[in-house]
Amino acid sequence: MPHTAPTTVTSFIDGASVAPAGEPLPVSYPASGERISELCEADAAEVDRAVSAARKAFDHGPWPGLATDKRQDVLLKIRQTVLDHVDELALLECLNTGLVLRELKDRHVARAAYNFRFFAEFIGQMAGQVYGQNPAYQTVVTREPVGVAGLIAPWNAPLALASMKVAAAIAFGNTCVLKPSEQTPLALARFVELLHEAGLPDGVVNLVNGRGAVTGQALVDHPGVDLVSFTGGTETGRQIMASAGRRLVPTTMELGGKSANIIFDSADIDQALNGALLGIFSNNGQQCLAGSRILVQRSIADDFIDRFVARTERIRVGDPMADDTELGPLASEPHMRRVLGYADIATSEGGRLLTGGQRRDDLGDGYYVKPTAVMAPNNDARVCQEEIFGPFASFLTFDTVDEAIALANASTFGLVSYVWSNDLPTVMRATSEIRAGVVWVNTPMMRELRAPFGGYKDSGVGREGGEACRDFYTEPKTVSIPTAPLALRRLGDN
Ligand code: TXE
Repeated sequence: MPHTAPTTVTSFIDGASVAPAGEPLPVSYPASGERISELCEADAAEVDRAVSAARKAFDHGPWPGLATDKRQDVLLKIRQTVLDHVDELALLECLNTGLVLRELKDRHVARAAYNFRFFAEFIGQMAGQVYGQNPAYQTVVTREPVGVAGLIAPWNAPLALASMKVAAAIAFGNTCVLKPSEQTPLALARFVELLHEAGLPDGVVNLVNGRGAVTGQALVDHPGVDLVSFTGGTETGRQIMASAGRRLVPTTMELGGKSANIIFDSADIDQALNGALLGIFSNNGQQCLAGSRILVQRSIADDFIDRFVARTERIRVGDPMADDTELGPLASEPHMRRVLGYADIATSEGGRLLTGGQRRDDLGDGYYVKPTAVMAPNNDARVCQEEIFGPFASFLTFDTVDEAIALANASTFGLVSYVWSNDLPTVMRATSEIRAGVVWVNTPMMRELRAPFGGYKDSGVGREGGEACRDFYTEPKTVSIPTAPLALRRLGDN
């Protein structure tokens, strides 16, 4: 394995790396289990220094008040700098996550760069509002940056997800403190250095590393933080939102899912099969928007599921750095054990293991598993209700459109949903009646950054995307000005 990881990862505050100190935590390569680096955990005092740096950069500028075209210049330079370092960033991300290197280069790093271009362009077209219906006044609404954002990122797609939060926060003139997952600090540490190499002023983006309960909680509780954006598990989201709520700090919560992937008999079955496999097995199965509950119309179910299982068994599992690998290792040993545990849960609940459910011991000490599919006994089964967050598909069958929609909605989650059908009335009913933040029709995942992304129910609160981010990262300010001197009542002058 090429060893390019830094020996130690520390915080990055006010434009400079912090000297190593604090609790050392191991950073491992999921493909071998080998310890490849060490993270120095930021305690509350270090978080305080990071927030103070962000506060200073916000309160004293120049970033929030910079002319938009100047801010755009920096964002576009960041985009180019990220693209210039695609190999380095992808390798660091691969070492840390076990995601397939090729996909990291083609999708994740490319997306990270695009996020900066997108928000650079977005702010170039922003405008306020003017209300002139009352001729005595002109009322103008402008938008101002909110302040210091606390950005908390997960481990499943660190660069792609965190870069979106950073790009959105700073494009609208905020400053921020980013806290990556303690499992995956490597690529984001380099990314934050690159932001500065691209010309971002000191203090605009600060980085703290460490565990959620220590570093993350200190960030959320810090009185200098004005808003919190979180992507991660639902239980953690509840806790963070409660903490932020006590301080009346706005939050966005992008949480888990158990998304229905509905295959109607009116679908193009080959397309649906390709889409279903991508929906559950891409990103090593570790994605909030996975189509993890596959609902198949009974008339086509046997054939569809047989073909799905046959293809699943041919998926190339292995070295995430190899060009032909399709599924790498899971992110950590405890996570692998948790995912595999669901195979036993499925059978103990009366489900049937169709394929997988075991570790790939033949691939060494890495956290490799066989991609897995189970036939669930019913939608109440834990494998249909709980987010497994791995390459683990749960199948159910249905007879009618009504039944499919009812099954899709019988979940505490409501992040996304996939619908495969070439019958327009079926598509129209499904898209209007499914209770999820996003419905994809005849396509696997499609993140349109211009449109809102986020979930109903336990899948989240708030949205991310162009206008949704503008609304979150700016405060509207209403200014009313008389169009001519007013004849004011003269209290006390009679
Ligand atoms: O995530 P956590 P975990 C789901 C998935 C997974 C489960 C648990 O089902 O199995 O969540 O994963 C930080 N204050 N998703 O436990 O804890 C933490 O350090 C502030 C869905 O690994 O949610 C990390 O940076 N921060 C998902 C981030 O929160 C805290 C992506 C996410 O970690 C904190 C990941 C606290 N009190 C997991 N506690 C998605 N929506 O894509 C933790 N953190």
